[in-house]
Amino acid sequence: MPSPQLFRKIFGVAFFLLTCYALGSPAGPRSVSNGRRLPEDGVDEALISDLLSCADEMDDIHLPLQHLISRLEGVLRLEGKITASGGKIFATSGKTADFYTTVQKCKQAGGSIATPRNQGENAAILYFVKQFNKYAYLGAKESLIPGKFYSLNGAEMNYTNWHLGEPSAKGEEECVEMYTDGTWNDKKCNHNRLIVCQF
Ligand code: MMA
Ligand code: CA
Repeated sequence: MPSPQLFRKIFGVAFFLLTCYALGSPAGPRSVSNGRRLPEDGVDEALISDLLSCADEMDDIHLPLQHLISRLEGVLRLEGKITASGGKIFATSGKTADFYTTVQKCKQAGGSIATPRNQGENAAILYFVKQFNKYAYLGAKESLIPGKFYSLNGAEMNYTNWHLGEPSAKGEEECVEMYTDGTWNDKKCNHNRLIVCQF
């Protein structure tokens, strides 16, 4: 088995080559199908030059795309449609749903239920909770150990922001909601709460 690092490298090169094909400038096999012979022990310079020109072509596409995406992000932020913290983007539909429906809706949208990992992310979610004046479920569930909560990906919560006296109903309130001051309360999962997703 290759190490994870090697696997990532191989995957990276494979992705790069595939993208080149998609751009219509085959990087690898052209040097072979052109009948060029690989030097016995050296590097195929034509292949290198193919790869470099392919990298240029990818830049030609990536840079304008990045520019377009950051402008769109600017508009969405200005309109208060999204908030961001670190690399994460948060968004709401303004609608409410119970916990499991929220998880499902966020997944369908290509994201996941908002799960704050630090104060900045908590504040980014709180923005919507305040704006709609509705509590929101967060992506955490109580574990088999009462009062101990895990994020939905199974990771332990390094950051928590419990309201004073919470979690209160150890073992009986398996979900977590955010109050309008940004603090958290353990709560049953079947209430209607603001849908906030992360992307
Ligand atoms: C409710 C419920 C609990 C919460 C307490 C706080 C009475 O129960 O929302 O989850 O801990 O209020 O008073
Ligand atoms: Ca509670």
